[in-house]
Amino acid sequence: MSAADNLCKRRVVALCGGIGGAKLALGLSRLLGGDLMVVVNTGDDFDHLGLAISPDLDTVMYTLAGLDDPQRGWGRRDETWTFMAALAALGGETWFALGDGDLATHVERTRRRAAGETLSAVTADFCRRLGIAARVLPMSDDGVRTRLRTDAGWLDFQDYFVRRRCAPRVLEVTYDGAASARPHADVLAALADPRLRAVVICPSNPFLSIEPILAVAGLREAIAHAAAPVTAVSPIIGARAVKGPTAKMMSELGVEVSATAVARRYRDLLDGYVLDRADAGEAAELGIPVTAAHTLMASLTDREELARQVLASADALTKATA
Ligand code: FO1
Repeated sequence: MSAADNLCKRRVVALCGGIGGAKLALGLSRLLGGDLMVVVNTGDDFDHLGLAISPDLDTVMYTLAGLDDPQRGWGRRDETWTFMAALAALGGETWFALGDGDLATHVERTRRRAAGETLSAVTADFCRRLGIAARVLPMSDDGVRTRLRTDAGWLDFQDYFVRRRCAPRVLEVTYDGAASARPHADVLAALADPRLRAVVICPSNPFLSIEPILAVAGLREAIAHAAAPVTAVSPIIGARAVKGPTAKMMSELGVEVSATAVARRYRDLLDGYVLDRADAGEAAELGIPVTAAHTLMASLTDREELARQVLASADALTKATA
């Protein structure tokens, strides 16, 4: 492929969920700016206190805008909690913490959705106002809800994840509404665009963040036919999840807790896989090109460096098949 051709192949579509995925999305956004489209999981969305809440969209938006809270990974930094204290005094539900700044996001999104705006239109305007160059889109404007069958019965996502702190034993995960949800037209267009350079599956929980996106009608097929290599980054390092319930869920669902076990879940889509150096020994099993990298993203430099390596591995795949 000539340099000129390579120049025109410059757009990247990244699939991501919450905290881990958002870190790589930030690294990619610093390299790509407006050439990046981030497709975000909305299976965690729910109505709470009368508010339409989209946690993963907010985590990605705050992270790309540099407003995220580095300790929690969700919500805004330098947050105040006057609303929550007043709510507690009134006997309101306080198990899902809403900071005062974060509350504005939920209140304004709820108002605009009630006025008929789509989730993607509201998200685009919020991102514009926050100075975010990348395109951030929900996986669909139609409702999809992740629900979990557990030893405590069927649970909505946030009930499992926050209220019960991922304690129940997970027996099954479903994505209600996904089969009839439509991918956003701009996502399908980006995947079919000949200028597409890569599709990146970010290091998010496969069951809670990536598979809800792949379950949206037509999206898995559109990715399979994308005009560019598909690369995933492992969310597991040394048989342990970096954060959250991924490892616990994998063992409860009878899936081996390893980087390659995650890759096997999307193996039909993958042209390449990036795993941590700690798991480099597993590389041969997959039968696709594997890049060993430093995947623990503690600093901004780590995020950018991993993004650079992911793009370099995708470009190498493009050259190899040119
Ligand atoms: N996670 C928690 O563990 N406790 C919370 O109180 C909490 C509140 C919260 C508020 C807004 C928001 O966007 C996210 C929030 N999260 C909270 C995280 C959220 O449950 C997860 O980020 C995603 O749903 C999974 O990635």
